Amino acid sequence: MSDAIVSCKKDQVLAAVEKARGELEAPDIIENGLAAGMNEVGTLFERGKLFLPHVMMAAEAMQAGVDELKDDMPESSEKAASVIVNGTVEGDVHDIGKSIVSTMLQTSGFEVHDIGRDAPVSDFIAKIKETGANMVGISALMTTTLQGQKEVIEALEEEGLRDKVKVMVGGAPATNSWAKKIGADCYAENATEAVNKAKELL
Ligand code: HCB
Repeated sequence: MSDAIVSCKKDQVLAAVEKARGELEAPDIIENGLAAGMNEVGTLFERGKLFLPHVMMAAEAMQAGVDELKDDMPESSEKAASVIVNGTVEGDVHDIGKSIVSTMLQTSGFEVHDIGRDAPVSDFIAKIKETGANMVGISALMTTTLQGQKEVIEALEEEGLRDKVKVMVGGAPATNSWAKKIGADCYAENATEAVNKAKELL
C-alpha cells in the first residue's frame, strides 16, 4: 500500500486497502500503510527525488484510501463527552494529517468540528465559542506557519478562554519542546497519539 502511494497508483492503493480491510483495523491501515507511504513521499520530495505534481498525485491517492476506510472506523459507544475544534493554521494548505486526526478523534467518541485548512485565528476562536469546545487541535506543516499555533494560543488568552480550552499541537515541524515553549497542553506525533492525549487531558 505504501509503495502504491509512492508510485501514485490510486487503483493499486484502493486494491491494497480492499485486501487489508478484512484483516486489519482501519486506524492501523491508515497509520501504517497510507500515512507511511505519504511520509516516504515526503522524504523523497525533501531529497529532490520527487517533484510537486508527484506529491499532489500521491496526496490524492492517499485521500482516496482514507475516504474508502471512513465507514470502517470503529465507532465508539460512548456519548461524546468532549468537544474538539481541529484545523490547520492560516497560510497552510496541508490537511491530510489533520483530517486523519479529526476522523480518529470522531470515531473515538469526541464531537469534532473540523474548520479545514488555511484557517485564520478568528475562525478557531469563533468555532470554539460557538460549540463550547473544551479542546482545540492546531495543525501546521511548515516552519513558516508554525507560528500560527502560538497565535491561536495568544488569542485564547486574550479572549479569556485559555483556562477552559486544552490545546494540542501537531504537524511535522512541531515537537514536544515547541509545544511547551508556546504554552500548549500537548503535542501529538500522529493520530493515535492525538486520541490518547485527548483522552488523558479531557
Ligand atoms: Co507540502 N510541504 N507544500 N504539500 N508537503 C511539506 C510539508 C514540506 C516539509 C516538504 C519539503 O519541502 N521538505 C514543505 C514545508 C517546508 C517547511 O517547513 N517550510 C512543503 C512545502 C514547502 C509546500 C509548498 C510551499 C510547496 C510549493 O508550493 N512550493 C506548498 C504549500 C503551500 C501552502 O500551504 N501555502 C505545498 C503543497 C503541498 C501539496 C498541496 C502538494 C500537498 C498537500 C495536500 C494536502 O494536504 N491536501 C503537500 C504534501 C502532501 C506535503 C508532504 C510531502 C506530506 C505531508 C503529509 O500529508 N504527510 C510534506 C513532507 C513532510 O511532511 N515530510 C510536504 C502525511 C500525513 C499523514 O502526515 O505529518 O501531515 P502529517 O500528519 C500527521 C502528524 O503530523 C499528526 O498526525 C497526523 C496523522 O498521523 N498531526 C496532528 C498533524 N496535524 C495534527 C494536529 C493535531 O492536533 C494533532 C496531531
